[in-house]
Amino acid sequence: MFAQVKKVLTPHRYQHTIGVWQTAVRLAERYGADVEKAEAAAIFHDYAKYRPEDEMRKLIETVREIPNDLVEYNKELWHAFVGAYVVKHEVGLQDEEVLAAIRYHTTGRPGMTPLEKVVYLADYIEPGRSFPGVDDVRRTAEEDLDRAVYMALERTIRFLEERGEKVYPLSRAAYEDLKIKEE
Ligand code: DGI
Ligand code: FE
Ligand code: FE
Ligand code: FE
Repeated sequence: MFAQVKKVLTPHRYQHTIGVWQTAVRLAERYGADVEKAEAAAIFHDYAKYRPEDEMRKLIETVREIPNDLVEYNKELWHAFVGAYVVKHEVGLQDEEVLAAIRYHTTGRPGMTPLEKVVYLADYIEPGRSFPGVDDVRRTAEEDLDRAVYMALERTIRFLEERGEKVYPLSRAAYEDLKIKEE
């Protein structure tokens, strides 16, 4: 599995993937998600990160299971949805729970499973991440999975809004979903 992802990633992105893998195992153990599924999703989560833009656009426009409206949003979102598709069809990983964890690792979604939360959060807090506030989320991740995911979504949305970026509706819906549970 590792050799296969290493081939399609930069050295830096591969190191990030190792960090996400280690963090996802730890979180899965702590919160009772399936450890093997968390490992598979973590290892392949950024598999499509460096696909050429025109190739990703074409898949978004033609593949029914990838939402078409993604073309109107930041390209940074594309690799998650395209990733779930190519991991299924090129790598041959068929587990729908694992594929969903890859698909929603960037935006989240309402009603995330524990596995999806683990992978989303591991991507945000792995040891190589150094943005402001990440240590707060790391500490919270030790004790409350939902609260930590909520914090990560909140910070991501705030960061995008400060930069004048469009927030994908699914990201906002994921945030609102956990907000209700936090109140
Ligand atoms: O692939 P990674 O760099 O490891 O991390 P990622 O897949 O979580 O996020 C990639 C980028 O996507 C990150 O810079 C934040 C951005 N992003 C996340 N949610 C949204 C978003 N960008 C837009 N425009 N809208 C979103 O809802
Ligand atoms: Fe990613
Ligand atoms: Fe992320
Ligand atoms: Fe990542």
